[in-house]
Amino acid sequence: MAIEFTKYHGLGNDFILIDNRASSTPRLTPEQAIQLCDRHFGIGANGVIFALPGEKDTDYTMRIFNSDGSEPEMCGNGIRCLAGFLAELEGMSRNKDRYRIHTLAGVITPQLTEDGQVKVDMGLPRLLPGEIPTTLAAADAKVINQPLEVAGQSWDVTCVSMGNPHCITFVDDVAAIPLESIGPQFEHHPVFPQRTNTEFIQVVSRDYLKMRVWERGAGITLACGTGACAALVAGVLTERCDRLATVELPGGTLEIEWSEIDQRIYMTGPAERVFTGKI
Ligand code: ZDP
Repeated sequence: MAIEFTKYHGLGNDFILIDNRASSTPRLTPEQAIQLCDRHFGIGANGVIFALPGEKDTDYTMRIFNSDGSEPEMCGNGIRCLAGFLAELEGMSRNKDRYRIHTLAGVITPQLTEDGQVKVDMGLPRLLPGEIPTTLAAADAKVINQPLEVAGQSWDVTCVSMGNPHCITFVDDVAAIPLESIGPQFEHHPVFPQRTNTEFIQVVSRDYLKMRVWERGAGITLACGTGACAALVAGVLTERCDRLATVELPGGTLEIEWSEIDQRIYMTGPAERVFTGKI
């Protein structure tokens, strides 16, 4: 049976979107996702996203398979793409109301803005080691500027969960980081039982951060929405940046705010439709 798909990207973080509204079971297996994400033998993407029926009083459910077939709890760039895809499926204009999306990280609320961007209420950051999860600190101690030995070097890391795990290190020059070789060593470090996404951040000013990312299950990507949110939280916790900042990724920029009013994280950025096809 042919399955239609739509390719989207958010700042070059690219996804295959599947209309899965008719059933609560993903129409593709993780093995098929691995094959379709392959850039030479498949469509090419950082992950596959399924738009499923809503659960627990939400409009829709989002599930994602990374390009290695693993299933993350959340995906920041992906949920902006999902919002664009849903508006397209529903035939709505792009400034309609917000969607309540059920994810493994809780209810996330993207809203299509009038200028064609998507603003997402990403919920509360989680900081306790058990929530990340990491064994780098005792249960009630946050991991802020903690030394971690990777590749024969000590790195001061800060750990934040945006539903999925992130390990953030501030550096003087992100361009100088050998991501390809050290990324996997962070991802698979024994202190992260669910593995981790890894972000290197250069503080340009209190409201402008530069970031490079090694994603769990996907490797080097051009952008990571949850990672940009986690980076801003880490920057605020270590008193390096303001609560509202631009995060520059290789694929473009995101606006991230850690609201003083409700303590939630708001992420604003683009979602671009690329093409549709049939498998
Ligand atoms: O947590 C993970 O395993 C990530 N690879 C999921 C994808 C995160 C993403 N880059 C984002 O934008 O948040 C898509």
